[in-house]
Amino acid sequence: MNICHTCASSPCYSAHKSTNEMYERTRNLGITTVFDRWEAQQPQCGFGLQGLCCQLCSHGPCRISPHSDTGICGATADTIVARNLVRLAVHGAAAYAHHLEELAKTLKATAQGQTPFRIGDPRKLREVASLIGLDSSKSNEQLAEALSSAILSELRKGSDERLLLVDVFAPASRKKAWEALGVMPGGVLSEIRDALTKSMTNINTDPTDLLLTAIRLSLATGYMGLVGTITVQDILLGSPALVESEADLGIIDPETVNIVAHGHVPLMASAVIWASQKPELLALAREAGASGIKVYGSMCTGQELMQRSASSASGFAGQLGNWMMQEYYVATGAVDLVMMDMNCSIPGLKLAADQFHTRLVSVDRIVRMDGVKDHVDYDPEKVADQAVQLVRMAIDAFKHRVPENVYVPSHRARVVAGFGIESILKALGGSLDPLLDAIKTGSVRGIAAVVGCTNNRNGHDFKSLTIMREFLKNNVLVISAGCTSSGAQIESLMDPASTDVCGEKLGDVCKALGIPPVLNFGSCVDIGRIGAAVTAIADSLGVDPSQLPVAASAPEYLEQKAVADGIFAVSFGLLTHIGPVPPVTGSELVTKVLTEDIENLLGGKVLVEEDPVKAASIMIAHIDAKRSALGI
Ligand code: XCC
Repeated sequence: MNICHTCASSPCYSAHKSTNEMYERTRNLGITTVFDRWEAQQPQCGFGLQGLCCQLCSHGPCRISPHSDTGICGATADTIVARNLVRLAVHGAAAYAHHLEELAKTLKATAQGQTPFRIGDPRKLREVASLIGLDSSKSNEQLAEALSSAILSELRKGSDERLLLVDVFAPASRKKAWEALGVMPGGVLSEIRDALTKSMTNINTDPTDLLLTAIRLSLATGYMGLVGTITVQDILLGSPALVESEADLGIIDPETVNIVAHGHVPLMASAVIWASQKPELLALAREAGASGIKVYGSMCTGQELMQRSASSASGFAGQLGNWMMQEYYVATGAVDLVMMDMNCSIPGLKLAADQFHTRLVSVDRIVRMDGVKDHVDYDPEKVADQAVQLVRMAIDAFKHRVPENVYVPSHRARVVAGFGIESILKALGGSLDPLLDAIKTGSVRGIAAVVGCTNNRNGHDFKSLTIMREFLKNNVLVISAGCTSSGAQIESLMDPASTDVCGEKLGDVCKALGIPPVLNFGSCVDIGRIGAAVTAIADSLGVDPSQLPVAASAPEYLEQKAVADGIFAVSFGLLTHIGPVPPVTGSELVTKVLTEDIENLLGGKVLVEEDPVKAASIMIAHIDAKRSALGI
């Protein structure tokens, strides 16, 4: 395992002092956590790592090895690997579709006055409504209802019906490339059905067609699950605005009732923030002996709240960290309730919570965890009452907190967040020109999106932070979204005072604009926001995204949504570094298509390089080559 050995004490599993400190605490308390379970799983199955295991039918599991070059049915390594890849992407697509559907339903109920939400960004609502051809003479509420219906019907379109959102939001040059390859997607749910059907036992065994299926699915996911989701989320909760916040476990206040919003869908969490400020609930908290009520963020829901903490999430108490820190914040003994709204709530969270008074509650009808009995399933029309119920549950849990069991590490970091195309435009005085000029003159050598999850395989956050620092040192501006954002926040890379990590030119740009070296775009869903920003830059320069001095890296990808995201980024025309090595290396064909051939078809390709310094240098060389080709 790639872990840090720089200090004299034991090797560190995490790049963050707070997490290492809490890991020591869990060990001393005899609590097993993710780092211990990782060790217990070593060595891991080499067939699985290469994608060479097929478990689809009861003849299996079949494994491709030097002794048998096909499964019992005759499926080759290429078929098995490609089929497994489609199955990973389809899971990601489905989870994103669920997120978007919850939002669309909430938008509709809000337009009908049935929820505590308001139209948070009416300007965006009108802009999008006019782009998709809705009647702009209508009121905001009528438009919101019509937009919600349009999104729901887009989700359900047939696979042969073109997606409006692709037509409206994708650059013309991209659409041409996708049409040429025959991968223009239809409705997400139909694409999911087709991909699942094709990847059943012996329905589609053509690895090339399976790869094209994964691309179609990922494009549908990109424009619905990513772009569609962030668009509706902005309309409902407001677009991000620049804001100051804090991150790391040291922000936990031992004096207050503490609620953690954990997941990806910030709807219940926003309502809980509002409820936590109600005088009657604050009085209840004080009666229980607390000085107040605080709502903290964890992983992607936290990033969504932070991004909007200047407006709809004001009262947000800061970001604790990314998914790998969930057991460690519970182990502070000072967390009273965790709301789990979507993916990345690990069963280990329950094992940790059982050692303390912490109450776990699933707040989405999809989410359930073995042993967790409390469910408050999000309902847009009941959410105001549900939020009050959750705050009351937290206050009750607080009464069972054992003060002697509380230990909060001291580390905390200042963060400036809230970036997105609108807030960047605002900061630049209404035009992208200052940024484009900085790119043209080379003050900003290029832009790198370092996004996605964190993964124990690489050691918690080491690789993403190394890659970010390499980019910054070489004057490449970094944008982050997902669990990588939490890592950057904790290590102060989102503090404008940290420009010393930048090369001189980039440092000067950051100082002049008052921005941090790494710009927070939000959660992994906000990769759609990065796509929109890249589209805006490409449009301003009159080029295709694949021609820009831009690269993407998901250096510690974890799960299936990230697989769909990665294929989307490549299809969008970007060189996309993916770590750890995805489970495709068992197939020469799939590996070659993704890392080489696809570039001629779509402009982007996958870069596989486990050494983060080398990976960054390859991406910087790519950025330089794109600059030369553009003559800048
Ligand atoms: Fe999960 Fe979003 Fe990945 Fe983090 S980035 S490990 S999905 S929490 Ni989304």
